[in-house]
Formats: sequence, C-alpha cells, structure tokens
Amino acid sequence: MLTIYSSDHHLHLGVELKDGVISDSFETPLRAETVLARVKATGLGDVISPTSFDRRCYAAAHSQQYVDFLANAWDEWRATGRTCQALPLVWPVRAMPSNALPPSFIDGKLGFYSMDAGAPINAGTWAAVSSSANSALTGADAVSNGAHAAFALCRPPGHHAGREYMGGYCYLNNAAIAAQHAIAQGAQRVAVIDVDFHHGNGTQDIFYDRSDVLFVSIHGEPSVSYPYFSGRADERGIGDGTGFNLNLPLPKGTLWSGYEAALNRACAAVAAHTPDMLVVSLGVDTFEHDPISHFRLRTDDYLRLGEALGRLQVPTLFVMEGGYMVDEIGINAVNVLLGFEGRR
Ligand code: Q9C
Ligand code: ZN
Repeated sequence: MLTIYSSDHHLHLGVELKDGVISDSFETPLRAETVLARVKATGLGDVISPTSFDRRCYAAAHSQQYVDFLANAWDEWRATGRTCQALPLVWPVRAMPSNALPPSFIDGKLGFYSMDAGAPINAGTWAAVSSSANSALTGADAVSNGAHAAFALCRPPGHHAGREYMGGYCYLNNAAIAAQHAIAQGAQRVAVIDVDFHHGNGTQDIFYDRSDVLFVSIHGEPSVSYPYFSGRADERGIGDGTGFNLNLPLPKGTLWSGYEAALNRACAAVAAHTPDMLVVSLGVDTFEHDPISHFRLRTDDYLRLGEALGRLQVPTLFVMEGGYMVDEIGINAVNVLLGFEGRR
C-alpha cells in the first residue's frame, strides 16, 4: 500500500488549553514520525510526497471564505502586533443571531470560524494544513486511478473541521476533501467510515444533506465524550441526505467485543451503499492507553479492524486522524493497514 507523507507537518506545533492553563498539545509532530517509522519498518509499501493542489479543491468541501480565512489568519493576527499563537476566545452561541456575519477583525474571525479553542494558529499552520490536505488529495487520486488502497499520513488531522469551522486540532477536513475530490473525479458514490474515538462532526456537517457520500462514525457517547454536541444516533441526515448519516455511539470503557458489533453494523451500511471508494478516517485514540480517550482496544484488535475493512473489497483511502499514545500510535495505525492487506 502506498503512503503519502510530507515533513511539512513540522511547521505546525500547537498549544492546548487544558485544565485552565496553556500546555503542550497532545497533537505532536512525533505522532506522524512514529507512524512513518512503523510504515517503513513493516515494509508496508512506497512512501511518496504529496503533489500540490489548488485551494479550490479544499473549497469544494469547505467554503471559499473559510479557506481564505485559514490561509490569511496568521498574517492578520501578526498585523495586530501579536507574536503568540492565535486562539479563538469568543463564539456565536445559540442565543446570538444564527445569521451572524463574519467580523472583519481577526479576533472576531477566529471565533466565527471555530467550534472551540482547540485549533491554534501560528506561522507555519497554513503550510502544514494545506500540505496535509494535499496528502489526502494525492491519495484519493492514486485510488481513483486504480490503486486498491493508499494511506494519507495526514497531520494535522481533519475530521472535526466542518464546512466553515476549525476545532479539535483540525483545520481542513482531509477525509472530506478527499471524498469530495473522488466525486469530482467521477465516483458515483463514496462512503466515509470514521473509527477515531471522537465523533467526526466536521465530516458529518459537510455531507449531512448529501446522498452520494455516506458517513458512518463509531465514537464515544456524546453525553460524556468530546465533541459533546454531535454524534447521537438520531442524527440521520437531512433532505436528500436523510438515511445517509449513521452514528454508532458507544459507552466509555468499550472493549473489542462491543466495538466489533458496531463495526459490523458500520460495514453492512457501507456495503449497502455500494461505494466506488471508501475513505477511512483512521484514528487510533480508541487504544486502551490513550491519554484523552475512553475505549479499551488493544494492539491486536487493530489487525481485526483492518481485516473487517478489507473484507468490504472496496478501493480504500486511509486518512490519519487522532491517536495520542505516541509510543504505540505507529504499531496500532499500521496494524489496521496490515490487517486490511491480509498481513498479520
Ligand atoms: N479531555 C482528534 O482526535 N480535547 N481530535 C478533548 C478531553 C479535544 C481530538 C479534551 C480532543 C480533540 C482529531
Ligand atoms: Zn480523536
């Protein structure tokens, strides 16, 4: 299986507001390096650099004004004289007008285009974010052109980023951009299956009214797990998209036995959609020792997860999402890919 990777991810190093103080982010450059090392150690396949894509390829899944905001945010922040990282600190909540306009001042824009303070912006963020999306786009092209599978080793991750907002370490939704690109290249139907511990609220947002892209997510119950405000089983899509959004929330402490039952339901829904391409939002923060998540999957379970996805027999693009137990992120993520390939 081909891997697409760029060292550009090092240009982004975020901070995290945790327990009332600014700390180092769990989303570190070492994550991607550990996965890359494991790809090479296992001989998964060639590793290539992403090609460049026009911003319009990102705006096919997001809005043009949001993509422009991301690309310009650091310069606008610097223009105010500040050199620290830019964090949003004000949000248009439910009781404010839902037709609020995008402000012109950068502090207002940061809040307007975000869901939380979990996506800080610094000097290298846009370069890293656009390169990460390019890896997903390059992988989508490889699969569209006949590869049975590819692995976009994306960092930063993407699945919390919606059509017009960032959050939860995510800026551009790499998986959604790839799925939309596959449609633009001629795919009739695409399925996105999100196995990250957290609900893929951004991907759901982007495809919620669409019947050509099925979105299925297995994640921690929203009443107790980030992002808290989406991911319930009764979110089934809207308009033409009704029935093409499937959320499978599971309780904290879920083991492989409970996970496998949900995975089988997810795979049945994907098979019924008869997609031309499957995009897997591959988070391994479902691991028993993940520092911020609450499922209890073990290293060998990831081989079984990959085997289940492989049995679908659909050309597949894997897109890296979360996973914060850095010591084992490489073994666990690549186990999914090895299981998919029938190697174990
Ligand atoms: N104590 C991804 O996995 N912080 N994003 C949660 C929990 C945000 C995770 C805090 C976690 C975002 C791509
Ligand atoms: Zn996650």
